[in-house]
Amino acid sequence: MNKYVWAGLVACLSVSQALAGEVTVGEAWARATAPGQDAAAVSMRITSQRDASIVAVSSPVANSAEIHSMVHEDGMMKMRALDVLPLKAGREVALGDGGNHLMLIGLKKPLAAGDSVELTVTVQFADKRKEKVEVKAEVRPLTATHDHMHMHHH
Ligand SMILES: [Cu+2]
Repeated sequence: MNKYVWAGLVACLSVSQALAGEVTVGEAWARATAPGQDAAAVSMRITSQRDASIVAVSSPVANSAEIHSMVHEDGMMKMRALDVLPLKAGREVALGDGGNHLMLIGLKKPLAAGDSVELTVTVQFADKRKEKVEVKAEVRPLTATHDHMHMHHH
């Protein structure tokens, strides 16, 4: 089978699984970007009903999306990309509240207030089953408070 057809089938299947509500995402938003800015942080809250991990994030508006964690190293705050982000059953994980955050890297166009950013969050459960969760993040004006003002060096 052509792999693109296969990918389409997986996507359809995954949407129905997402509706089953094992993984829920709320309060997804991003701040509008300044001219020349090619990376943006997205905040969201994710809860999985079972132990799982976020194994991938993608968005059509960016070349890549990474989950970063802030780490203290040699007295400096640095960001480290995480391969997986664990989700404990029933416990909400907040991305964007200072510690872990989601970064869109290589924005294809600026994010403007009022737009929405589509994201696909891929979650894998302990039994290796995967669920793709479609998320729409609202873009808020630049002046919206956001605790993500550190420098990015990608
Ligand atoms: Cu970052």
